[in-house]
Amino acid sequence: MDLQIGVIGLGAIGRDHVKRLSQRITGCKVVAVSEVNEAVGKEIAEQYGARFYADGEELINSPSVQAVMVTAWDPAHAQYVMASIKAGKPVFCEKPLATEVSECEEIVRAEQELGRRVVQVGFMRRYDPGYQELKRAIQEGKIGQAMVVHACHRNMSHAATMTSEMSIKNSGAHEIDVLRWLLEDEYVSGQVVLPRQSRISAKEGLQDPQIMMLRTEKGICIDVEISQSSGYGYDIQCEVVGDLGTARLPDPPAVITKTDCSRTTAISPDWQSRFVEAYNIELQDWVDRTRMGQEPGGASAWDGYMVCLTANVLGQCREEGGTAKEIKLPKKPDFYR
Ligand code: NAI
Ligand code: ISE
Repeated sequence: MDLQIGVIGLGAIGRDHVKRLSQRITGCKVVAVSEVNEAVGKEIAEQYGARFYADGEELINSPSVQAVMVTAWDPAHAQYVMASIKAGKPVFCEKPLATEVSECEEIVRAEQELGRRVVQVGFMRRYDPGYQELKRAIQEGKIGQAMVVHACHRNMSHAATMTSEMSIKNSGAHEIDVLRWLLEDEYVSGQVVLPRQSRISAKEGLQDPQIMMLRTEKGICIDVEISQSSGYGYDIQCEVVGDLGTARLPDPPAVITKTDCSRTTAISPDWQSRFVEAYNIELQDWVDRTRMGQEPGGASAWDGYMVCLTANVLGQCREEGGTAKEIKLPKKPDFYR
């Protein structure tokens, strides 16, 4: 039988995921949707033959919903993840797991009390074929011992709601997660360096770009440029420098055109196209495992908690003028091993 899914939040990624689950992913059906904008919610419900719920918690507790997907705004995540755990239902929550460390603590406590892992956080880069290949290259020892990582996360432009804090907690969260996963290492300290302000980041008060600097337990030094307004495309880069060589994340394949004495290659305009394969693989894996009664295979609630803790320290660091701060990550309980 198909997995009966309820989706909460029908903005950009919520709609993408509903479409993906309905047209691309096998073994599932979107049976329920919820959205604070009722007109949008009802329209999508009708389009996909799902039931509309004005209240997300009512959707979670509906007997017809077997698994929950949370794609609402960041501050609404924790409430719905907690309600799903209380209902004992598997929940796929888009990143970040929560905006506050205390909410993450409550979630990992509740999941352990439930006694089984039901939460997956939507850090889809772990499923991206390029990042997978990069991780294999590091693990095979091709570049020797990793020492330094240079990365950048450039968004083409930003929504009016973007803030300096979100730049780290919302965009930077992907980097914090994927680099910890890639290097199989934990952060011990971090800081944020603020370069000259971009004139294109029109919004008053948005510090852009920002450079996150992290040091890991093994002593690897990481720098990540986070930009909200590259103006030229959505560009994700990552280079790992080892003592025998370097390994670089590949760009997605794109045709090279040569005309009029120039050479051009398209750059993805947004995360939707850049990571389309990763989202597809991620959601199929979540559906397959959930149907088989297995634990989720992607980022866990614990990983979401580690990202939130790290982002929080980096945020404090930026507010306090940029001096490096210690990152004290708690010991991972056996439950999450
Ligand atoms: P968006 O602003 O386009 O959509 C959010 C939607 O959630 C809006 O339609 C809003 O009305 C709705 N909403 C807010 N509170 C709600 C509630 N309590 N109940 C029901 N609906 C509610 O934002 P977008 O870009 O779709 O992002 C949504 C979430 O997905 C964010 O948490 C974001 O961090 C994450 N995301 C993850 C991506 C990834 O690469 N994994 C990419 C884009 C977003
Ligand atoms: C957005 O919420 C995402 O998760 C995208 O993957 C990221 O690149 C973007 O910066 C975020 O705002």
